[in-house]
Amino acid sequence: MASNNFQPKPEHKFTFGLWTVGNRGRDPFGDATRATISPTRIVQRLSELGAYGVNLHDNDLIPIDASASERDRIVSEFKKALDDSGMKVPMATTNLFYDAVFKDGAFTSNDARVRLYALQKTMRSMDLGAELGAKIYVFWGGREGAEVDAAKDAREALKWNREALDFLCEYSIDQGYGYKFALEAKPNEPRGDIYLPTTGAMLGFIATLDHPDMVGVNPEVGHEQMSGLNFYHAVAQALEAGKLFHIDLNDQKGPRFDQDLRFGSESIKNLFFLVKLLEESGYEGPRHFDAHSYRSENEDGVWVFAAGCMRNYLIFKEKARQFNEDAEIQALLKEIHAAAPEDSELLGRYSRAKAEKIKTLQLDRTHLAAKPLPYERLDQLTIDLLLGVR
Ligand code: GLT
Ligand code: MN
Ligand code: MN
Repeated sequence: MASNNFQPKPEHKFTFGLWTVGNRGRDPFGDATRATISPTRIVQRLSELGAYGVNLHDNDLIPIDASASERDRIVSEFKKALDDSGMKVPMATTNLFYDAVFKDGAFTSNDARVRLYALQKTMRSMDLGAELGAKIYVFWGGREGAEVDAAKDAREALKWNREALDFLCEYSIDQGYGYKFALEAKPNEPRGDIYLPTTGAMLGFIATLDHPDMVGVNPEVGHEQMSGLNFYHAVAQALEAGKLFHIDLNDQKGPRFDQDLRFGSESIKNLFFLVKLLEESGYEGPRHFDAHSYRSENEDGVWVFAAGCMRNYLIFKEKARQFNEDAEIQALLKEIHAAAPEDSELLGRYSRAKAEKIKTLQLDRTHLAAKPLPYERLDQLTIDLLLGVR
């Protein structure tokens, strides 16, 4: 324990969006509180802190109205910063929400020309991501929603969304980009309601696409919590379905507006189980922080924030190791999961013989219900461990 200084290293695969550490503290009620940090400086500082890479929207790097020559100059400077530091760009995405053209959605706009513009912008942004080496492409449809349901048939919106994703899967295949698409859900904000509001809804939608194998999810801690859901459960479902292609780590104070707080600053128990799950599941993708520093901070505070996200992840990882090695906790778990071999054999895949056997089993309901389950003790041991008194 004393030898663990929680130092992040590239092998931990920690990444940040340019928009996260680059966030200037704006909110709907107030303007920026800190200066812009250039993308090349972000790359350099994050690399010094031990991160693996950065992710970006097209317009985090290239202004929406840049000329072709400006674009090329910016990209080559950025690539040089990546080369100098050894930082990677594992994921790219499109900004389909900031510009006024997307006021009523991008892929789900009622206006077919806006839908075409969204496809054009995404294909160009996929070209940029591929040029930077990205293999994961995120879709966060922040404007794909509605306030006025009279204006748009929600089935039609789903159909347009599906058409766009099917088209873009084909584009990736046609160009040989090898992208995996990761769909990110959010229940609301900036729209009154966003279509496909949870990771579970995204998983259902993916099964209806032309290339379901290419498409998975990018769950975000705060977005599931905004819906009042258990993030650990959402990620478990995605993992179990083989669909966790990316993850947005941050934190949130309950179901309110999207807060994007420092990872591990609030939901300690839930995020402990999340990190334990990620580490034990064989998930090999980036551990991406989609969070930003408090508005109170200047640039120094931003780097304290970034270091804190990674540090908290590594602390949870160490706590998971302790949990697995704690004799008392493990003995309790053994007791809880104990089962007679003949009972286990009867569970699982159906057979007529099994069904007949189960129907005749002597199962004493009252006796079964009387079995004590020491969950209070187990949970208190977990709390003791997390609070550092074990
Ligand atoms: C935006 C949003 C995030 C998404 C980003 C990807 S953009 O900051 O709040 O949750 O992951 O588009
Ligand atoms: Mn996100
Ligand atoms: Mn968010």
